[in-house]
Amino acid sequence: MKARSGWLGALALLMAGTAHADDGYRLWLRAPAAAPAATTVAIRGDTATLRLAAAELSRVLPAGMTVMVATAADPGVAALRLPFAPLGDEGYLVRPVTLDGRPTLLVAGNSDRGALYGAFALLRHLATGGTAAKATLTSTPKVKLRVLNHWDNLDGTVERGYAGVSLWDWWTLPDLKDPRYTDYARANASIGINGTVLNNVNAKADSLTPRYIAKAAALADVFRPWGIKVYLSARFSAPIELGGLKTADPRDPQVAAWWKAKADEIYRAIPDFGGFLVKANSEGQPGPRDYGASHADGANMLAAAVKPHGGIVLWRAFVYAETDPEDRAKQAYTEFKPLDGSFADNVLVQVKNGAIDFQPREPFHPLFGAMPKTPLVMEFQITKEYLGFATHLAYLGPLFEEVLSAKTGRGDETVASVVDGSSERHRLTGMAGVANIGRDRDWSGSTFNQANWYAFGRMAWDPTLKAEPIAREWAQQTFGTDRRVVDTAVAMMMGSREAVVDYTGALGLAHLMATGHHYGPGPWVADLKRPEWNPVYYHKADRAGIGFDRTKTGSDAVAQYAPPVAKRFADPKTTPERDLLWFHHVGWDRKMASGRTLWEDLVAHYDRGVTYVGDMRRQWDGVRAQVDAERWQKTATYLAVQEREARWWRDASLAYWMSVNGRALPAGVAPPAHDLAWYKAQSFRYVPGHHD
Ligand code: BDP
Repeated sequence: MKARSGWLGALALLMAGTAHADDGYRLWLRAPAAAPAATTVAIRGDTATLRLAAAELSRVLPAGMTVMVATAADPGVAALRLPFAPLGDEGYLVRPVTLDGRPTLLVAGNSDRGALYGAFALLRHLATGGTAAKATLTSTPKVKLRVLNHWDNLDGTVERGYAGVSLWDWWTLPDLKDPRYTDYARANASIGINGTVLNNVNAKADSLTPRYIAKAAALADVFRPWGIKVYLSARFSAPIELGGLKTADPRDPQVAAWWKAKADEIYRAIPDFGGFLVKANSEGQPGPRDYGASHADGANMLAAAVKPHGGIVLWRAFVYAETDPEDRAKQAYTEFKPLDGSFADNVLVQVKNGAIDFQPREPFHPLFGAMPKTPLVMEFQITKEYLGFATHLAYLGPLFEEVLSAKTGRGDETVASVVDGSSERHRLTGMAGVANIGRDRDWSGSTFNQANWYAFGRMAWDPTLKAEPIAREWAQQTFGTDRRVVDTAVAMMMGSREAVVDYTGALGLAHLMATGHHYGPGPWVADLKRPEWNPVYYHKADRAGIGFDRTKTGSDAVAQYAPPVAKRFADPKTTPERDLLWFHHVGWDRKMASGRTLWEDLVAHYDRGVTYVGDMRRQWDGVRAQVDAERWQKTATYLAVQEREARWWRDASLAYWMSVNGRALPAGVAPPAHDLAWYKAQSFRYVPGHHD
């Protein structure tokens, strides 16, 4: 057939292009912008939040339906005697009812926020193939504080951010309320996120000055109708830096008075301010230990300042001290476990998912289950600092699920039941995710990274949800319901995190990345000032074997787990192979479940990881015609980058391990492309997310 030419052809091409163009801005919320005229979405009780809920629904519901958005307080709704009690503050129900004699789809909660969540649940139901007419949905969040942590700096950079500069334009705030702030809040509300910490945990005191409080207040005003509260990271030494005091000792009455006045000032500007997040005595941050006071002293002093206003303190357990020779994996537990029971009732201790630092795989943190008197917040890293930055496709749902479903060894308790408070009946519960959001047009640096934001929100709402169905509902909302595309996306996603584990260091290895910027491999690094900054500290490879002995003969970190778990991890035979080298130093010839030696198995993992990425590329090629060109192409390009970098990780790591163990590669295995010296010589500057 003759190719179309002339202006008609060009127009047709242009129109086809526009029809399919998609830059990812709409995330998983892809409802058409125009309202079908004949849908009636009524509201009972007039609040900004209910109006937003109604607007969401009017854009998507089929014509001819009668829909009512309301709260349980409305007398007409109350008369229906629906089961509102179990919904708590934020739960919702959606169901067909008869109101004023008319068949009506009711979307309601005890609060207007509940109704808003109900509206988004209905949207999700429709976008995943459900129909509106008889929709019957209900859910109550299991976790109270579902909070993003932005590691955003006041100069617009984002620590470990790979999606462009900070979403917050601090310079033009509070005057300019960029419409993106609304879109951000809407996206969060759609997955149930109800809080956001605006600034980096490595905090500047400036965030607490009147100028910046006004800026945070402007954001809080935008977020409020979407049910989202604003929090700030607080620099512990602010009373010295801003208040001119000689000390920040939490036991000093002047210090406590300074924080109280500061909290009062913040609450005057932001009446529903959530509270403070604090990184203290960790990686150079100031804290109560500088004065011989405990973390509880510090947290409780701040908690007293926000308490009259209903605020809370999120106090991080991510501590390790440069003077402490103890195994880094043990230090948080050693420091915090004895403090159980001494925190004020509006303090939550925020614990990373594993005991070291957001590695591609870590066993669950031993603090979960070990501090029954203290609400523990789960902290996940959504931004992929250690999983290939924005360019690698790594769906984190399986990582979240693996940690949350882990059994702590205390009866039936799981990490999820600690986090959602069901174990100890805590009033306050929380889950925090280090955001992967920036000013990139697609928010998260790639389409598939959006799934990690999405999965975090869904699992924060209900930590017992599973990664696979979440991937599926995300893919349906993001790409449409074409079965082939959805199946392909889900298949790619589900093994993608394991592939990163495989090509960066499987079998329990961790912390093998290059220094500072953390881009690429650096298992050979041994010359950094502090021992626990060096990868060699973590893998302890030598001619005979590899791995960190965390049993009795080593650091005895296993003893921090409850007895049944400790017992399992204490013996290499009962330790899951995926965690083997985390807990044990074993010989290269150790026989593995596969029948191969450890060395052969490790090599096989590297190859499996690289192969998986190649497979993802082929799978993605297969849906080229079904996905809009822009998102398809960017994903395809990044998969090519990922394959190149996966190979780099594999080759560099194998070259290094061979230099240590003096072994050859098993027969048929491809040798590294370069010698070890070449890999060691690679150096990078201006890497995103890090400042030299
Ligand atoms: C590490 C990051 C560092 C953060 C730190 C933290 O490399 O940038 O400041 O976590 O969580 O993984 O405080």
